[in-house]
Amino acid sequence: MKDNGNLFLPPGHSTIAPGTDALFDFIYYTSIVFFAIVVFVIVYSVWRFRPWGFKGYLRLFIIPKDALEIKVTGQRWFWSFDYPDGATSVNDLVVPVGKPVKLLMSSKDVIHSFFVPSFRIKMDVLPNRYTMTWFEATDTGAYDLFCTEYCGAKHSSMIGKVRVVGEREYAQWLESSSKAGEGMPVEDYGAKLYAQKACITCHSVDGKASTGPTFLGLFGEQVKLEGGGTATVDENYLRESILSPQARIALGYQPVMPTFQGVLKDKQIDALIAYIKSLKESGSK
Ligand code: HEC
Ligand SMILES: [Cu+2]
Repeated sequence: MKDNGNLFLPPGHSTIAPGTDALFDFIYYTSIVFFAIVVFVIVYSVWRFRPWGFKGYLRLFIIPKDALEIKVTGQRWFWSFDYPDGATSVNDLVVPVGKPVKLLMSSKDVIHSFFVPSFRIKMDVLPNRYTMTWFEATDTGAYDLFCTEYCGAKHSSMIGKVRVVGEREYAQWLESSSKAGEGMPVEDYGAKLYAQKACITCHSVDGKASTGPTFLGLFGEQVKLEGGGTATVDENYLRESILSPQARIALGYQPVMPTFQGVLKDKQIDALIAYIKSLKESGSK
């Protein structure tokens, strides 16, 4: 039986060998034919459509000079936005329609990923580095915003809306946002911030523990601390808990609260403290 073997096998010396080699050769040469077709189509497409891909890339990465710049910060587990004239918002990005908007993004902790499906933009948000993207919304409305980094417990809860509004409405929003809290009882402003600034995702106000302790009846309590000892919850303890959450950890909880240093203004911290103070358990002191 004449069988000289091939690149992959030594010469065959059994009755089974020729059949196996024939099947092998068939699969091998068929693969080569399809490989060649696929590579040809790839190389041809790269060459033939190069103006498109390149232009698309430039459109994504060259940000118009007159773009409105908004700072985006990702942190566990929410987004915050800083607008040019001092206004801020959490999880809701407000932008004017028909105007290019540049997002200058960074993270306070781990990698996040900023994704607005309706605008077809997605960009990683990294610690210690700025990344950028931009868009110009064509229609007013509210569009979903996601974090698409799923290597961590709660990126999937970093959801919000991009609210695209008219030019005038945007100016009004900016003004009311930087004046927020004026002419409103301070506890009410605190209650608003509790929802707006994402405290609500980890702290209840009805006595139920969630990721963090409930705010109900918190003020004036003696809280047990991780590592022993207790602390009396007064204004300073509350302030410290908001600005340096890792300084003293409440017993039985994970140290997962993000710092709100730089996110909340003094006025806002005062309002949150006033709100927490107002949450007394009925019947208690
Ligand atoms: C990602 C979840 C998370 C978010 C968001 C969050 N916290 Fe916390 N917070 C915690 C956890 C967990 C603790 C308990 C561990 C600790 O003491 O750091 C805590 C503790 C606290 C404490 C101390 C409570 C005690 O019993 O000692 C205060 C006060 C507090 N948070 C206020 C806030 C405020 C105000 C906000 C919003 C501006 C907020 N937190 C947002 C998770 C969160
Ligand atoms: Cu995230």
